[in-house]
Amino acid sequence: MANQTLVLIKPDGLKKSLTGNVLTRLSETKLEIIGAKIARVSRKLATEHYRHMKDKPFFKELIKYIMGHYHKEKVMALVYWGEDAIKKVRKVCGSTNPEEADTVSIRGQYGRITTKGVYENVIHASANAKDAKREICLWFGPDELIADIYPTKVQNINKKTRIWAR
Ligand code: 3AN
Repeated sequence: MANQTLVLIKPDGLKKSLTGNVLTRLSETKLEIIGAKIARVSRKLATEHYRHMKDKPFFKELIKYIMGHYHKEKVMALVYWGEDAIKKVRKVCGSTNPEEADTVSIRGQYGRITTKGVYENVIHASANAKDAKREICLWFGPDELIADIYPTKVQNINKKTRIWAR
């Protein structure tokens, strides 16, 4: 079955100039990219993204890491779509713990554990369809994706919008 998944190339991946390497590994999956952007990660976004980890002892460090306090302050966010996308992307990513990840997986090749005990594992990928929906809707608006993957609604929001000055 075709599904979609959120991928984040985390701040350590960008800092280490691994964007090209990671995208090349992901292209092995033959999935389609239906959304992509470089994003700054606010505390609100970071906390919401990792809300399931809020009781972990490393939560504070994890939030700092994804916000880019230790590296460049940005991430690359992508949505991959296609047959078994969630499963295929998780497979090339490898296990959460970079030391346990398959050595030829992205996390096995490029991840590390810091002296503070944070797993800097270069990439995030949604774990299942429910997480994928929550995460994609958190990181992307419907008009930032080239496919209609979830139901949308139209709302008349009367707010100032910044446009290019010509
Ligand atoms: P995954 O990203 O593989 O789905 P989660 O959701 O269990 O893994 O963990 C979210 C993030 O928290 C991981 N990507 C990693 O950066 C960090 N993390 C998970 N477990 C640990 C741990 N035991 N020690 C330090 N950091 C961890």
